[in-house]
Amino acid sequence: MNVAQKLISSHLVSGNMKPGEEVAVSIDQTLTQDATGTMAYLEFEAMGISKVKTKLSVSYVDHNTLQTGFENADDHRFLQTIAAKYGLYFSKPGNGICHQVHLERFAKPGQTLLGSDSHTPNAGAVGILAIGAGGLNVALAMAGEPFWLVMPKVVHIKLTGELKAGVTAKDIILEVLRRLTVKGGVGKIMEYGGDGINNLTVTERATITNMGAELGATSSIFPSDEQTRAFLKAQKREADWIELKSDADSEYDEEVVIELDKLEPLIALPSSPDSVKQVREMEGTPVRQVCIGSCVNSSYADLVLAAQILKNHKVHPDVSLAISPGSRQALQMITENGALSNIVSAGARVLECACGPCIGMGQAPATGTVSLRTFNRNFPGRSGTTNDQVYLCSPLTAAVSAITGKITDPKGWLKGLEASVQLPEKFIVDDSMIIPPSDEPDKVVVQRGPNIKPLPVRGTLEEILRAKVILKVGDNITTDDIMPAGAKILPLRSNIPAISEFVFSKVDATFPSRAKASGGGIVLGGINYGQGSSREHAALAPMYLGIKIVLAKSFARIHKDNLINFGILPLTIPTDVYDLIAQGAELEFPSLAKDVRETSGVVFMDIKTGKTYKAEHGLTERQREIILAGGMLNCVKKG
Ligand code: MIC
Ligand code: SF4
Repeated sequence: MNVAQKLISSHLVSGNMKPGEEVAVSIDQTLTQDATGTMAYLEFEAMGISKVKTKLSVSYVDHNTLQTGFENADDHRFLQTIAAKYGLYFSKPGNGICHQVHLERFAKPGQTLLGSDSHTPNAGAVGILAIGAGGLNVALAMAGEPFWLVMPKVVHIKLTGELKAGVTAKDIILEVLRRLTVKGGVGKIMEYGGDGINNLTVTERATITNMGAELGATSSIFPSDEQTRAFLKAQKREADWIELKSDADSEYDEEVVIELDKLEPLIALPSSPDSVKQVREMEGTPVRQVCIGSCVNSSYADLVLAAQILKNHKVHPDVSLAISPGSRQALQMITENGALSNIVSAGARVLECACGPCIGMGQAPATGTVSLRTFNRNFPGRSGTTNDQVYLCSPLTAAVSAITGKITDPKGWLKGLEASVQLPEKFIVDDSMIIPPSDEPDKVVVQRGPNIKPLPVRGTLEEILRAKVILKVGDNITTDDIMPAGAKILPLRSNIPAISEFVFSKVDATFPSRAKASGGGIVLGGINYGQGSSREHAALAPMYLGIKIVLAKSFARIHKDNLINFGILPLTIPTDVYDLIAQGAELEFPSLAKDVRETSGVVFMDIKTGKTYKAEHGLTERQREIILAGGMLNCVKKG
């Protein structure tokens, strides 16, 4: 077996490990972050269980840390008290980004991890099967339920040879994205192997597994080997190490070979992580902002690499350079070894250890200017600026370009510098910002601020439905399009009635009022509908507005699960049907619930044209029950 198959089979609770069939796996660890966590814990509370049943569950605060009003701080207090009461560890705001901290302090080879954030596979760098999911799925895992997923195909990404100086792990994953695109990983686990992985440290591996999310992959994973042992040892966690490798005769469903020596520094152009070109081709493009950070490139090694370049240089007068360390550990390490001093002397703006600009919490770029970021996503408007021009690259390319003021290939800049950063023998380990669960949980009172509103639920699926297509959109619609984030909207994550006013606000600001005026309706989408973030708000808020069905050419995995969990029926239609249905069309589903119950497709008619169509629901028995009940919470309540 390969590594992915070993992990699934050792956690298999139900189902057959045949690609395409549904399997259930037991979950050892969970993680949440604050922007998805409040909902997840409200859902967990509704299940009436007194203590989490996982081996380890951690609640992080890293997204909503701006505190422009009372909302974020109230949510943090809620999360801290919930964690204390129900047996979770709580990582305080300022301690770092969930994925970086989890990798450093908790991820264990051989285990499974479910996280309410799409970049949870970051932890796959140490040989843990790490999957991103909606908050409700994570709540169920905390309640001891297994996680259901369609058995993925396993793709072997074989890395051969060694990276040239100036080329980094970020360039490897950008190359994978260039070849496979943002939908190339759907229904797949990307398993890395080949002699090229031997020299990659765990944090370099994490850059690669992290951005597997942008491929739409179910997960990404590396074996657990001597690199893993060295990393865990430096984190004072050698006891957590086990060896986990693929068998010599293991088979894969697909293979992709990447010759590392042939790679060049790469860059993703606005506004999709798969619009990849060589940095050289874009050289000379003026840059106004550079951001180094986010969960994909904010490790100790990334910061040291950038600091080496910045040493004895100044940031270009026209550039604003912002650096957000991924964790307090990384910040402490660069403080101690002097790298921070180089960063500060160069003229960088040092931000807190959090997601920050990656999710539009500050640092929105100036109108019509280029922002170069080491992040993983550059979806339109995510930075907070309409018509933004965000490019994604490695910390090396970013640091060099911050000095020159234009996009610059870093290769000529490395004379006398170390091409890569050695793993330190010991990291500074100080877990004082991770608060363990209370010894006296009964005495803990959960504190709820006024921003925390109860979860909406919908009734059972309609037998007959007549509804309007409220919005027709194109391919690759992201959950940032459906439910934007940023400094204004993110604080409303615990308040569905309030946040629902912003559904599709960047695509069509009239959507919420039109949906309400029509008493709900339907959304029509293209290929890969709902790619990106795991935010279940992209299902919950439309459900609150009365959206009953999404018709699309295809769906992204996590979003499809979220739609089902909240009782919105995802239906697949072919391109010719998509082309024939207009925004505003009124559709009738004469036997909706019956079709879902009894067949694999749903029949509907366009009232105006009189044409009849059939859409596939492709739901499993388990998913049908959820949809018919009007969502997972109704099922859980029914027992
Ligand atoms: C993101 O990168 O889009 C986020 C913010 O981390 C999301 C989670 C969220 O929307 O809260 C994700 O990746 O799942
Ligand atoms: Fe945070 Fe950005 Fe990573 Fe999402 S992608 S977890 S917003 S740093």
